[in-house]
Amino acid sequence: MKKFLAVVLAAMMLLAVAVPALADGETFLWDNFDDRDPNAKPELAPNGVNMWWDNWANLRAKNEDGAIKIDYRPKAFDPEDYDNEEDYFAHAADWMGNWGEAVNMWALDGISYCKYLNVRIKGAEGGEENKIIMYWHPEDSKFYSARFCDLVLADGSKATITTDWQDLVIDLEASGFPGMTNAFHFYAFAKNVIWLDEISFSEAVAPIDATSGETILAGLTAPETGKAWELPIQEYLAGLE
Ligand SMILES: [Ca+2]
Repeated sequence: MKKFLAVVLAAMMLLAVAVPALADGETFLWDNFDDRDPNAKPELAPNGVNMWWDNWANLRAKNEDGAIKIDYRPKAFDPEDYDNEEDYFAHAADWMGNWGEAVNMWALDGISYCKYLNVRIKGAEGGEENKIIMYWHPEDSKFYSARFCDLVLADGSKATITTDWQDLVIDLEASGFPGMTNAFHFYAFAKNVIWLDEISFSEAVAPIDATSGETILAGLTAPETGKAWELPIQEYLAGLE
């Protein structure tokens, strides 16, 4: 009888390991920028896991009341720097404003793909969604990008940035992104100023097998949408005028 019980207990434990329960309403924090000096990368992100790198290019940034103010200064076309306009747009990766961070999200307990990305954001003028690109490259192997104004919110509407703080709830699948990443950027191809506060993932939909880079990549089944600088940036800029 004792032995039978031990076998049953062992089987139950195996089952518990094999099928991790997804806690209802679970949220995975990416960053909250509390006490953050944009010019000094912390070793750990506020969620307690390693922050590998941060990118601050073609912008000025400062911390304001626990949020970051990002003043994007993409470089205008200068014939001294580029052969022609075509060459300029081919090198958009170099001249766009780029805020980005790599956070080891795979190390978080119970890490899961999520339905939503929550972004607390406001802009200096409103309309900044037309000038910014969200770009992810999980494991530096798969590439996803979309203009911010093309991101789809939980209610089916498109993302807009206003001069008021908003908590945007972005539907990741509907927006063409996988449910988790370890590398995250907001690029800007036109001058603008935004404030960024808490970024988190919510509504776990499936666990992530983070035992290796291979198992993580195997789970990233969303069709790739490409790199930020491969989007039709010249068209986007023409549309702003
Ligand atoms: Ca904050």
